[in-house]
Amino acid sequence: MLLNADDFREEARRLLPRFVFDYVDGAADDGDCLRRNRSDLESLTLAPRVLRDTTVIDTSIEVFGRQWRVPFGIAPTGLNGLVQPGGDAILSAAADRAGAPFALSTASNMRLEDVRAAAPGGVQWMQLYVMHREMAQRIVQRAQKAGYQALVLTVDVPVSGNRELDARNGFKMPFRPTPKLAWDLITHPRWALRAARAGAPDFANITADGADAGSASMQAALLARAMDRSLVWETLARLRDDWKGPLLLKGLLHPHDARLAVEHGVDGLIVSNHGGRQLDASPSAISALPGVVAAVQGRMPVFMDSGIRRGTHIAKAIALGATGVFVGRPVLYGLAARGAVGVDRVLGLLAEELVRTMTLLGTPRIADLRSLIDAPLNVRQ
Ligand code: FMN
Repeated sequence: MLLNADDFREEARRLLPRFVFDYVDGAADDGDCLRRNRSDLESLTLAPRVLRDTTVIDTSIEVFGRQWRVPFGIAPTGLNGLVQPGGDAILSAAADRAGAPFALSTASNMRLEDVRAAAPGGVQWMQLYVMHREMAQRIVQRAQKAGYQALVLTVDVPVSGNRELDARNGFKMPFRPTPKLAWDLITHPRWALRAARAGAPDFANITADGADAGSASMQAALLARAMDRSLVWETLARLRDDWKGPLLLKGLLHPHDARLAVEHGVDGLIVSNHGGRQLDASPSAISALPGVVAAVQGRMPVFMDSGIRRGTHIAKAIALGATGVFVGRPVLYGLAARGAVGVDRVLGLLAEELVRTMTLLGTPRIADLRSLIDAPLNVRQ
């Protein structure tokens, strides 16, 4: 029975080729950070308030002038087309049905315009990796034109994390079905057939669009598939000018960086360690959250991701000051297990769990959750 996000994970493990499951599920180095994300969330407790009217539970929040029906959204994840062709269109439409935001990765296999068209009424944010300034500028312009409402600059990937599972499986981009992967494909014929029909996934937004018209240095950067590591706070100003809507930074954990973000005119933060896929020594996102919230002092919304698997986890993050949270892997497990229906179910389960949690806590509105904790917490700071 698929009763929770972990059940969907096991179903995804069964249905996906090993190299795809490991790519989605895996983390950096020894997986310490991945485990910490979960165990720190689990070790937190919330003391319920009793004898309060919980007849009507309202999970909605307002972010940058838009109403979200639930205080969580879909985090940007690259290569979703590996899980299922057209994955990003499916995910963005599912987010829209759930009244949740969807963030599209720069490393999507679909053109950002096509994903936007899959849920034209939905809240859609564009995630940006800066591999080359000129290329980043093009993505920003295209995202603006297509109607993405916010830009999320990911700042925790100056270099890709050490993912040993991918190396062991012989998986790398550009994707090629090597002999090493052959058995994996033969034993997952449904996936392999679908993938063969769709063609090998590639990065639709950072190769196709105008790469030929770009400068020689841009083409070199695209070929190297490496990040621009000279990007610093001072150069953020340019991006700030180019992008007319809200600009968020994702992948920040240090309170000092949160203060710098305020000083540099950023509009929102996503406290995240990339789901444990980057620096394995990172603190869990939930333990870093209170410090960042304190540094920001309510001057902008602070979101959190990394490790959220349950409605109780969402409640805990909000109780610690998060405006809302994002989920990465859970919806990919849903996509792998049952396609659009699976994504709907995973989002629905999180919403149902949150409603039950809020009822049990005696906190009928999200704002009540925020005032739930007034005692010191048993979370490592
Ligand atoms: N974050 C980005 O900012 N850009 C990406 O392209 C990106 N790709 C990802 C691909 C996969 C398969 C996964 C699992 C995560 C990726 N992330 C990326 C990180 C997610 O946005 C998010 O921070 C993380 O998944 C949250 O942790 P969770 O999976 O425990 O919910």
